[in-house]
Amino acid sequence: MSTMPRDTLKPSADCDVVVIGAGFAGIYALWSARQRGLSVRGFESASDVGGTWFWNAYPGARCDVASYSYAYFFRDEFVRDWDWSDVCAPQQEIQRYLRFVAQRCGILDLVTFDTRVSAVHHDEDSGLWTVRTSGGETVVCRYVVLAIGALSNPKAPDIDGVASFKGEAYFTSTWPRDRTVDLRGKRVGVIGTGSSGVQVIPEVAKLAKTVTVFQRTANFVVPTESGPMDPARVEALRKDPQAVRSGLRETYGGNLVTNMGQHRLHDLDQAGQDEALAQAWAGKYIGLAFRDAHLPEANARISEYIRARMQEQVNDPWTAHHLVPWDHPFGGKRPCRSDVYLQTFNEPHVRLIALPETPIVRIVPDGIETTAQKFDLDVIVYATGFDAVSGALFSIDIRGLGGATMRQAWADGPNNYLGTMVHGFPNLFLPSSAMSPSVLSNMATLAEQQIDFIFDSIDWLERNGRPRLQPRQASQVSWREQTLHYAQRRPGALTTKSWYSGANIPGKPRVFMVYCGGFKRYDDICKAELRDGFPGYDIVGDERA
Ligand code: NA7
Repeated sequence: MSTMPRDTLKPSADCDVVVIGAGFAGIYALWSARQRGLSVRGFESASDVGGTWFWNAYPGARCDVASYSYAYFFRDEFVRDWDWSDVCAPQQEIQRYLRFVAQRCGILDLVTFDTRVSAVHHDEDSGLWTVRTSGGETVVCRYVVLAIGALSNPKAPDIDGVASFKGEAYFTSTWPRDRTVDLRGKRVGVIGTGSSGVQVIPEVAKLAKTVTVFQRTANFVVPTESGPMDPARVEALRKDPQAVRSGLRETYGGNLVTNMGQHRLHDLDQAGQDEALAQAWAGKYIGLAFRDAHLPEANARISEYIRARMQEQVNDPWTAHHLVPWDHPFGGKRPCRSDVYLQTFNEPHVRLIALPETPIVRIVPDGIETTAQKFDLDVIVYATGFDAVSGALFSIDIRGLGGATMRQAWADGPNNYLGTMVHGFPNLFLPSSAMSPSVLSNMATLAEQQIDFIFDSIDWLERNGRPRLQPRQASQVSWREQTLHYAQRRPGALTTKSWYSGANIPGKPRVFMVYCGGFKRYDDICKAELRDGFPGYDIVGDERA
């Protein structure tokens, strides 16, 4: 038996903070830690920064949130020294931008790349966390920031025979970057018609001999804002980036949107509604134009209008009908944006298969078999989505107080307070997670806001004798109720089968995962916690007590 005094057995911290992930949130977290005088290490499973914008390197991948606000604002130079080529920036450009920021911030040396974190365990005696990596390294720290993204854990395709396919198979979520995928002259099948499918299919159709699209559920597809940046708007951003930064947090979705909430459909007569809808469609802002879009009557009118515009872009009546979503209202699932997707189905070599009518039976070595026929294929592209939010979290063995796992804490679905902390996991922070404005807001604005909140909290802990911070159980219960309250006001949120509520993963608890109370309300609640000394939290070891 060891005779060492107990204290010397306690681990001591190798650094103050470990940041896991080097995407939008991770890069800013690394910079924030260093800026505040904390020692910090970063781990990233990819070979470079970018997160989502590293992995989703499929042809056609681009952001459908405008570059005016899908960017960092924490230092003026990032607004003034970077020129976006398009209002909807392509994936490679966003990844280059993130590398540019990371380089300018001098945080690249802090990150160990090509390294996955396998375990994060809490030691109750010392209050420290031990982080273990796939490379066998162990780092002990006081604070952990899990900047692992919301859509970073690809969903395994739940189809028989996937492994038996002898042709080439690609996932949009892990598209090869080390070589060119050559689709020229090939027979390509694409499974999935969410945002990724809608972007990749027109690009595949440019090269392939035939494209067969296997669609389970049609989605709303509305025009993009793609096009050159408006120099006057860019100039306005560059004048005072910090004012823009604060302004973004005053909005509902963390975006700078012109034309938002111009009308209430309810106030207009039929002709007025037709005109306003046509104007919003042509102006490419139909998703945001109407203040009463969340009310059933207005939502039904908007949904009906978009369905009609979608149908008229497709020549073949059967295909047109099947490309339109009849099963959910506009906004029930994340609308896709494309100016070319629907017209792609007018090309003679592109064919839609409606899986509800003729489901896939299995994947076979040379193609896909449905109940109606066998399709011979050289390539299958899986655009089948993600095990959103909790998938990434559960891919790490996270153990908090009493050895309880995160999986246990989230057994009934996401369970946290303000989206960023979980009871039983002191000093562990989760940006971009569930029950924050998350994927229904501008994730770049959210990354800055949440990392500020997290590091303001850490500052407070450092100044007050380094106690351990964790949300109260009661705060989590009430936060879950508030999240549900706002979800109930969103058309189709609770009735549509979508990844927002875990419905795309068999067995996943059905909980609507996004806080829809708006960015400003969310930011105000976070600020109040900081201002009032964390009333929603337990502070263990607070020396002021
Ligand atoms: P999504 O939006 O989850 O789309 C995945 C698509 O794949 C969707 O059409 C699914 O149909 C389909 N899918 C998934 N599994 C199957 C199987 N087994 N058979 C047939 N079809 C299947 O993921 P994305 O990558 O497109 O977009 C994710 C987010 O990234 C997006 O919302 C933006 O925020 C950016 P389903 O609808 O489940 O019937």
